[in-house]
Amino acid sequence: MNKFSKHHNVKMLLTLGLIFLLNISTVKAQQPIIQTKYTADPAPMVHNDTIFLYTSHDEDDAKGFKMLNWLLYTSTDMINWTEHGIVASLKDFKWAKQDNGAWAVQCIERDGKFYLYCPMHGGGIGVLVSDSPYGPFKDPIGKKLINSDHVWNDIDPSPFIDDDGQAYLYWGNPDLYYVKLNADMISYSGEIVKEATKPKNYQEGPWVWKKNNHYYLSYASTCCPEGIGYSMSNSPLGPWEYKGMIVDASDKTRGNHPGIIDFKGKSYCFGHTYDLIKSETSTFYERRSVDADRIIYNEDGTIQNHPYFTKDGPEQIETLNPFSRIEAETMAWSKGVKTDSDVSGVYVTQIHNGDFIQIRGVDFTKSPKKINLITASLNTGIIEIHLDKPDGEIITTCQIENTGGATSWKTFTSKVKKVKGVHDLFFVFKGGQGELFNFNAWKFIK
Ligand code: FUB
Repeated sequence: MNKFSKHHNVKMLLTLGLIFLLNISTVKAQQPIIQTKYTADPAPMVHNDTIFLYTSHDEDDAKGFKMLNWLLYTSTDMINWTEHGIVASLKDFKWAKQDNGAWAVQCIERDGKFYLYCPMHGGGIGVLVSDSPYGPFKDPIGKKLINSDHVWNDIDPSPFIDDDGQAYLYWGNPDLYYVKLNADMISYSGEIVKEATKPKNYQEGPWVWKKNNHYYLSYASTCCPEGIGYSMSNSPLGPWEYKGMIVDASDKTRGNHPGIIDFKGKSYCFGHTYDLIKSETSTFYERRSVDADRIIYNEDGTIQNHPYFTKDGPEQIETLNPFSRIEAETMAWSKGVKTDSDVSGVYVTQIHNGDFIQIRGVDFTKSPKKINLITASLNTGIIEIHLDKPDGEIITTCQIENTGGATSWKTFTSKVKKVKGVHDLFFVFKGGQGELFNFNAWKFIK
């Protein structure tokens, strides 16, 4: 081999390597990040290597606000989200009279316990506690935690624990209130304070955090529409100085609610939009959906602005291992399907001919021999798995037989063609009329 062709080959290999790397690093989410339910008021919490995303829940038939419970989703890669269903509901508060009003919650961990602060609009703020971020959550005090004389304003609680161990609870619309929580996180000391330096544009939805010795207060700003603005301070008690908008207010949305985290070395802002419902109907309904984007801090601690949530969302942080059991309700995108739950947990339902689930950035470190698919049905159908697009190469076609019951789960096994590298998977459902089957989990076998 002469010197030129050797150099040429090295260059070719480097280019191919770069193309491969770019393919992985540009795998992005699609927005909104959840499509199987209407979700609002995102409250992400990082625990170990996972994001626990608590959301409020706009019912499928909501016209105005119809909100009965709170949902939980998790992700380790910012792209594929697993639904865990209803994590708490109005019914968890025996004293609450509300049959609506499960507005914006937030969860925080302290000494191995998880505290979920829950507003019942017009009914005060309660607190639930659990030994696990997945629940079950229980009411430890059997009464309102915040029981003020401005109960209509007592929404959107946001807990924060400072480095010295002092915990605070912030909340309120149209004013910002706070109180010092005791170390037990289920009681407080001192008076409820109405923040005197209510920052510019403050509407509701406070979210407090600390980074590099700066205290941040983000909130739904301007009305209406609401965007996401923020202020900074050198104390958790203010005074707060308005710094600008993280996400501008836009005609495309109405309300908003920030949720801001650092995760695996990057920072993210969550909010919500009406983009999903708008893609389905031109009638206005209070049915929102959670979006997320990466945010960048400047050297002075200020945050760079986004005009709106991006169409593609954040990049995937790490690939997904297809050789461990993956719940069917883990997905980056879906068309047509919904989720439900039974004793086995959450599963994908309302599957019709032509519907699909997309899982992004799946890493076949080794070519699998077969796949196990756990389904249940009173009908039959087919699951095709396509690579990289809904009509991409088919690596398996699995016939799903009638299992005798909508939750009579059975494992179906299907041979898989050779596949290596990182791919998006499209589980495309085929069959006759009506609902085909329910889908619980899958796992590739080496
Ligand atoms: O989702 C109900 C209410 O709308 C929330 O509590 C507010 O933050 C706004 O998003």
